[in-house]
Amino acid sequence: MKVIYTEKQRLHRVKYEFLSGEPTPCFEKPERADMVLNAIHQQGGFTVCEPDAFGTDPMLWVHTPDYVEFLQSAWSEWEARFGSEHDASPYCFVSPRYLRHRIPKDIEGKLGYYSFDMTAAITKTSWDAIQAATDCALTGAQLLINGEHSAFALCRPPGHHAAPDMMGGYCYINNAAIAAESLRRNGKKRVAILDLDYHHGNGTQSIFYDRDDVLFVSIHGDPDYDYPHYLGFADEVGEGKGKGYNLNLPLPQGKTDWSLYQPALHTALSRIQAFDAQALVISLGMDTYENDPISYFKLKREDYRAIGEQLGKLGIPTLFVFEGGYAVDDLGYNTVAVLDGFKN
Ligand code: OKP
Ligand code: ZN
Repeated sequence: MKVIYTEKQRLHRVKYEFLSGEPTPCFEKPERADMVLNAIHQQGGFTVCEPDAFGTDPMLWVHTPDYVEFLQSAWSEWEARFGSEHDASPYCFVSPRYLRHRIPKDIEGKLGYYSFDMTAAITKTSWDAIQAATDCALTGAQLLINGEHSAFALCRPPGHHAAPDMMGGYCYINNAAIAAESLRRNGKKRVAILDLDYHHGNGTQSIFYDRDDVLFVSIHGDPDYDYPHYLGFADEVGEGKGKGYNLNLPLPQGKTDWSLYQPALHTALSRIQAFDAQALVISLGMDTYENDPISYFKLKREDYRAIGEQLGKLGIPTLFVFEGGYAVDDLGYNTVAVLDGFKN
């Protein structure tokens, strides 16, 4: 299997996030990808390659032009006002109630306008890494278009929380959504996205909510108790033409082990088969692991191999796009377990 990765992704390193009120070193860090690459090299049977450069046009398939421009200019606007000591981060937000949805002229106003939380800060070189991550996903999609049965885009920063004009949850540009759209534009009539990250892929859901050509299915921690809190419930089924093409399978925090996870996975895969997907994009979040520091499922190493095997049995061309996963010591081996299970 080909793995698409570039060192440029190291250029995004945010210092802090707030964890229960405490400034904490950011969980989403370059070392995550290093651990996956290590495990991939140890395992063997993978070919690591560099992405091609696609520029910003494909981002506009799923994001608004003003948002993409904001991401590109945010750091220089921030630096002009506050200098380069601290990462650019929002502190106030546009509530959907009471406040006006006008794009502010001031950088602090813009950061809040385009964010839904405080976990997506921007550094001097973030944009280069964000673009590199999207290039990896697009290169992976191109491999499938050229006839490969599978590929793994080792993207960071991740993307599934990024909506058309909103960042958050360590995500800026929605890599998986752009890959899915690339597959659609290159002849795959029906594309399914299966989001296996512990956190609901609110951004991906929002992007495809009114469409019937891209099916979105997500298994995640019940948003009544977990991030992203305001989307990801079972009654969100899609709208307009997209009605019936959005499937959320929330599972309980704390007690979801394989015995609870496996039936949800079965439901997800049955829906994807009934849809007759011509290509499958997996938002591969590995934070469902029992030792993940910010998530609350109880999956084990061997469960990841089983997930890979069941995905492989579908026989659909599959692009894996890396999302979350923060138990760095085991992250690489767990990820390789999915990919290796898929192959065998
Ligand atoms: C990004 B991805 C829990 C804090 C959660 C934000 C998590 C972002 C997850 N107390 N903070 O989906 O892995
Ligand atoms: Zn996650």
